[in-house]
Amino acid sequence: MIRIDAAPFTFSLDPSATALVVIDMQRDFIEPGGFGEALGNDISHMQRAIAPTGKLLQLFRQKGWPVIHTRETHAPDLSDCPPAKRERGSPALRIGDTGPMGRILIRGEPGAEIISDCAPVAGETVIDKPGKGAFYATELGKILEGFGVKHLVFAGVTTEVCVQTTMREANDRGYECLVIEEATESYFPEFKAATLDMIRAQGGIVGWTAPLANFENAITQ
Ligand code: TIU
Repeated sequence: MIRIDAAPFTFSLDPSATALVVIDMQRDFIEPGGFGEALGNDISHMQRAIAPTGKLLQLFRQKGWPVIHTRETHAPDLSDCPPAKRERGSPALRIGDTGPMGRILIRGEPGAEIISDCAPVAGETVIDKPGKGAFYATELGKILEGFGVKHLVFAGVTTEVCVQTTMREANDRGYECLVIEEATESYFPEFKAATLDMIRAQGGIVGWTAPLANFENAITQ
């Protein structure tokens, strides 16, 4: 087992049973004209997560450990987008509307693609998910069972929405979950801080958090 200096206490992972899950590093959340900006958010916060997520990808690729990317997307006919989701809030552009990167959060459109700095490489799994959590209405559970993994390392955006929801789903399914602190971001810095706090409160009620350097040092020793 590899021991990582994490909070609220040491995170132990089995190098033969650990996968990286990179949540929704899509143009629609990170670049101008996408869903994140249409919701009224300051997308500049997302920039901070890009290099650390790229570094994590590099570390997992060097190790040959499984990498899974998720994308929040919907079918072109919106058959997998509940009206309650499409109508929520008062976005300038709703899911399915046409913006500068094509139709918002629609599979196959430029905005739905993963940003080039974090793009999947051959052999990596890409999961399209209609919800905030990556287990809902996807094959993720079966894919993880196929890999035989028990420990999941998380990166991606946004911390309190899709990352936290997926971590909680994974925790309920018995996975040991670690989020890398610099490799996730929120449009609201205070929400990121609160989310990391609540993950590791109560003895790691839904997981652990660790700085990237602690993870890198532990796995490259
Ligand atoms: N709005 C927001 O913070 N997030 C999302 O809608 N999706 C993800 O977190 N991926």
